Amino acid sequence: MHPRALITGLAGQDGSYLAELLLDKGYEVHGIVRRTSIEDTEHKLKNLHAILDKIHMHVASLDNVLSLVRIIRNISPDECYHLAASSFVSYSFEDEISILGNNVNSTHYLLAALREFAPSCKFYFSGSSEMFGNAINSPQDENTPFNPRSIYGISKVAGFQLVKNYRQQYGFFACSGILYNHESQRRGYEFVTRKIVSSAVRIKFGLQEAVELGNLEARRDWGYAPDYVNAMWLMMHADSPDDYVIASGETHSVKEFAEAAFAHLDLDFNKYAKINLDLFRPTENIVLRGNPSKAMSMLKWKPTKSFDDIIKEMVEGEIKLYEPGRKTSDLLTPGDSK
Ligand code: G4F
Repeated sequence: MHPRALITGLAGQDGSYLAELLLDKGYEVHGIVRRTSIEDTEHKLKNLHAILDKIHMHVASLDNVLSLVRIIRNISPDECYHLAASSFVSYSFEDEISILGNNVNSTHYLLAALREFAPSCKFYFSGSSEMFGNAINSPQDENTPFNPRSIYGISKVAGFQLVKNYRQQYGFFACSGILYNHESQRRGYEFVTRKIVSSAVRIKFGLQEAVELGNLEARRDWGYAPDYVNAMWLMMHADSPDDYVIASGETHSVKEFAEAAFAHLDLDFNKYAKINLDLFRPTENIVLRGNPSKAMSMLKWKPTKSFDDIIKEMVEGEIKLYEPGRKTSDLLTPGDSK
């Protein structure tokens, strides 16, 4: 019997890498996707094109508890990976009601449905370094108090507490990863790394003249997305359920990332950079840097790619999108999100 996994957020960066990892391990992979994705598979499911015939997709909205119950009853999963969330960090709080509601309710609905209809299913929840927000110390680990500063961070703390509660109250095998920024060629264009890489390649090909960015001195702890997905699986196969910080343990500035990306294309970033104050976010007093020691010792997890290797892979992947014969759906131009 193949183990059966259910993934929410299947079509995203992490969901697609996780589906590939689980298929390689012999799983029967099921995932929840939105109706709009099925209607526009070329764009919305582009991360899944290589494995579309190997996975089982279920159309549902995570804010509809009945559809989740139906899926869980039908497939009776052994493992559930809850990755879906409104994940762009907004500090404007303009979408606060829907972000908080969707992120918290979906986690609660899944846990409640599993408790009722698949109580032996293991559960993984993707938390975020945004839970530490205005962190009180650096580096942060599993004992650092949460101090979220965005609605997204608040929603992740609430989800984390629900998972912990189900573990403690009901004996669920439920664990959370507190994931720091993790990047790849599948990262969305609204995030700064993909915005930089795609702009650099477009500038190289004469399709764009400059790149507008916010705070170049902002620092992030950046890792490689497939490594973080591997950590999720390792958590689900530990002897007992627990929560883990997954991070590289080092930080770099946006400027360092951009200089390295442009240098891979023999370009000088400083010649093309434009600062847009509208893209600045509130500054952090203490940098978000994770201490992944617990995952390294308990799960034997370790990152496989350095900061430079990640940038190189992203730049090379972006160049490939411009090869003759590639679908134009792969090429979306970066927006000016902050
Ligand atoms: O790439 P970002 O938008 O990622 P951010 O906000 O750190 O969030 C990501 O990582 C979190 C931690 O894992 C996740 F919880 C979250 O879901 C998401 O995956 O911004 C990175 C940094 C920020 O300091 C931002 O101020 O880049 C700075 N930045 C500078 N100029 C910019 C820009 N960010 C964006 N998106 N666009 C800019 O032009």
